[in-house]
Amino acid sequence: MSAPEWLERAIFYQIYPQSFYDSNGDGIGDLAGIAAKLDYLADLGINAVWINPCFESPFRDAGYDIVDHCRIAARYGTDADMDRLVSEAHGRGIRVCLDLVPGHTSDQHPWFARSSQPERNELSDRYVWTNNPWVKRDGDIDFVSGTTDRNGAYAVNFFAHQPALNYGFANPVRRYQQHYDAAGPRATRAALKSIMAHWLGRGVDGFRVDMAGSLVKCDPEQIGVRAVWRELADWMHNEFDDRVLISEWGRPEIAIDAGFDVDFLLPFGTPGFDALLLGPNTFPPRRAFPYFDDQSRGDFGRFYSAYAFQRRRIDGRGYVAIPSSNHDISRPSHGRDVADLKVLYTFLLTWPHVPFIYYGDEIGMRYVSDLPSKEGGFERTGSRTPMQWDATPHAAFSSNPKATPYLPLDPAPSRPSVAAQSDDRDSLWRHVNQLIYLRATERDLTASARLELLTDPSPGYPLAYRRGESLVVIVNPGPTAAQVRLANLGDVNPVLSHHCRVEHSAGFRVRVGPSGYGVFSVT
Ligand code: TEU
Ligand code: CA
Repeated sequence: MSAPEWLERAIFYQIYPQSFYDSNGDGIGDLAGIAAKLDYLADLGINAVWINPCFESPFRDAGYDIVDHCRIAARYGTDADMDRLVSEAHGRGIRVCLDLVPGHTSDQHPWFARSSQPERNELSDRYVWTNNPWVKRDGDIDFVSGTTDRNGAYAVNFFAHQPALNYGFANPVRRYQQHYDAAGPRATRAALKSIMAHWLGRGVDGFRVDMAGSLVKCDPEQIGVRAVWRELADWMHNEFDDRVLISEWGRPEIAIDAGFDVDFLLPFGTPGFDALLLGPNTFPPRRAFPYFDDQSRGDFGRFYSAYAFQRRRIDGRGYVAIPSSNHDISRPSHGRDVADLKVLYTFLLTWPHVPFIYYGDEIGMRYVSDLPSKEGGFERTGSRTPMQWDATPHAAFSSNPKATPYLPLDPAPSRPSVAAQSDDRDSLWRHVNQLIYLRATERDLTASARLELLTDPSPGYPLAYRRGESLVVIVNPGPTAAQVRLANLGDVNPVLSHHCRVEHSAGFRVRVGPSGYGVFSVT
C-alpha cells in the first residue's frame, strides 16, 4: 500500500491549540482561533496541519490524558468548531490531522471507572490489569495499585494517571497477560477504530499517532504491534480515501512496515534526529554536538548513516519526517541565532523527507527556560508558550489583551514576532516562506525526488547535495568559511543564496561563508 500522493508536497505545521490564538478572550488558544489564522498559514505556504490533542481531558498531561476521544474539549470549542475548521482549511488547500492517543486514557475515563470495578464486566479487559494488587513492576512495565477497589494493579503507559489500554502481549507468560489476538485486545482495537472513524467521517485527513510503538506489551521484536497497526492501517486506507497515519515511533523501518505512511525522526529510536539538532544545551540534552551547531562541532555523517539506513529499509513505501522541533523538546533557536536558523531551514526544506514546522519556529521563537510546569509539561513547558503575533505587550495572542494567557509569554524584549518579520525581506520568516515556495513549485524538491550527495558527509562542513536533475543545495553551519570543489555541474545559477558562490574556473569551486547557504539551479 503506497502512501497518499499529497505527502510528496506536504509541508506540515504543528499547532499546540492552547498556545496558538485565543479567539474568545479567555486566555486559552482555541479552534476558532486556529480558523482565524488559516490565511496566515496559507500565506506562509503551509498545506497541512497537525493539531495536538483537543479532546475532553482533565489536562494533567496537556490533553494526552483523554476522557472522551470523540468530543472536543470545551476550552477549545465544540465539535461544530472542528467541522468549521476542517471545512475552512480544506477551502484553502490545507489538510487537517488530529492527534490520536491510542496507548492510554486518563484514569478519569469512564472506561477506566468501569474496568476498575471488582466484579467482572464488559470492560474488565479494556486495560492491562494484574491479578495481584502488590505488583509494582513486571518486566519493562510499571504498575499502579491502591487507587481502585479492583483486586489488581494496572499498567501505566506514561504518567501514573495514564493507564495503558489493553492491546495484549506478544508473548504472554503470566496468567493476566492476554495474547494480542485475544477477545479483550481485539475489543480495544475495535474501540480505537470507532474513534478513528468518528473523525475521519467528519473529513479529518489523518492522524499523528502518539507513542505508536507502545500498544502491544512484551514485544521486543515488535511483531505484535506491527500486526495490530497493519490491520488498523489497512482498514483505514481501505475505508477512507487519501488519509494519512503519521507515527511518533522514531523507527521508520518498523513504523512504515507496520502500515504507517510517515514516521518522525525523534530524540528516541533512531539516532538521526539527535545528530542533526540535539546537543549539550538542548532539551533533551545530548553529549555529542549536533551537525547544526554554531561552532561546527557536529558530524553530518552521524545523521546520514541513520537516514540512509531508514531510506533503504522504507524503500519508497512511506516517508521519514524531520520536525523543526515539537512540544516535547527545546526549540531550534535554543543556542542558535537567526543566521544559524536560516542554514538549518535551507536544509530542512530542501532535504528529501516530509517537513514539520512547529508553531513559532518559523519566526525563531525561543525555548523559555525555567518556567513553572503546566499540565505535566515540566521541562517541556518552555516550548509551549503563546504564539507571538506582534510586538505589543500581549503579542496579540488573545482577542482580549487583559486575558491571562495559558502560559506566560516569552519575557524577552527582543522576542520575535510575525508582524515584525513577515514584511522584512531579511527575516527568518521570509526565508522560510521563500523555501516553502520553492519546495511547492520545484519538481526536484518533492519528498521522493532523487538525492545525490556531492561532498563527503563527514563532517560535512560544507555539505553539498543535488536534488533531482536541476537543483544543487549547499549548507555550511557554523563560524568558518569553507570551500569545496565539485564535479562539473553544467550551467549554475543562484536561486536563493547567502555568502555562497560557485566559481566555474577549473571545475566548480564552491566558496561558502560562515552560516552560508545556497540553492542553485543547474542545467
Ligand atoms: O510523547 C512520548 C514521549 O516519549 C516523549 O514525550 C518523551 O519521552 C517525553 O516527552 C520526555 O522527553 C508523547 C507526547 O508527545 C507527549 O507530549 C505525551 O506527554 C506522551 O506521549 C504521553 O501521551
Ligand atoms: Ca479561548
